[in-house]
Amino acid sequence: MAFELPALPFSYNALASRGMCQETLELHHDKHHQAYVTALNNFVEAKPELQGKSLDEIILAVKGDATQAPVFNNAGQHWNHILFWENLSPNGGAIPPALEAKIKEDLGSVEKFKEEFKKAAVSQFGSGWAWLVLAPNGKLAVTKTGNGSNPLAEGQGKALLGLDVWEHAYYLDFRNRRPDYITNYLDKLANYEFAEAQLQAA
Ligand code: MN3
Repeated sequence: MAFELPALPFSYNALASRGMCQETLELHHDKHHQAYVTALNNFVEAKPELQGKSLDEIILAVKGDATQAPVFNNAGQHWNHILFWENLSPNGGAIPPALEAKIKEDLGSVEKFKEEFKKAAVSQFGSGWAWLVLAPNGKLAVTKTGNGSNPLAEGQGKALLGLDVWEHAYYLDFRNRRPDYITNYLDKLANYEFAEAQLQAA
């Protein structure tokens, strides 16, 4: 069973008034994400040892193996973008009460959470991702990963939110202003309802 590009959970112009234009979503979803899926399927087709494995199983099977880096990168990016589309919303930015309480308990305050997330996302040198995770110790934590890696591969816990900080994610909307893209995401695009549902399911 080949891996498939999931449909966006909103229309291509649904985020245009909130800082992510239709062209960004068309290129990012239809071209970039599709390219990761296509490459991953080609690798799986050529490697019998990967066949029949879930996406999580493939990531965990090839991580840390330099000879399998292209498989890891494309599998990781497929995993990351599946979460990324789910964690954007035309009604984003509002933090539901249970998640807000957990943020205050574990990270001090909503302001401190946003500050820490911005710091992680700005300081990810080159391409990568910033994350809000439920760490293995049961507390929320902010992390970052390079290129196609993610919290699953690095044992950081369950991902609740993930922000793509590859230039293809923000260059049309924010040019080189990555900090503005991050602030806009946290205040207007982040689907905290999704994050809370992930938390409840953990
Ligand atoms: Mn991307």
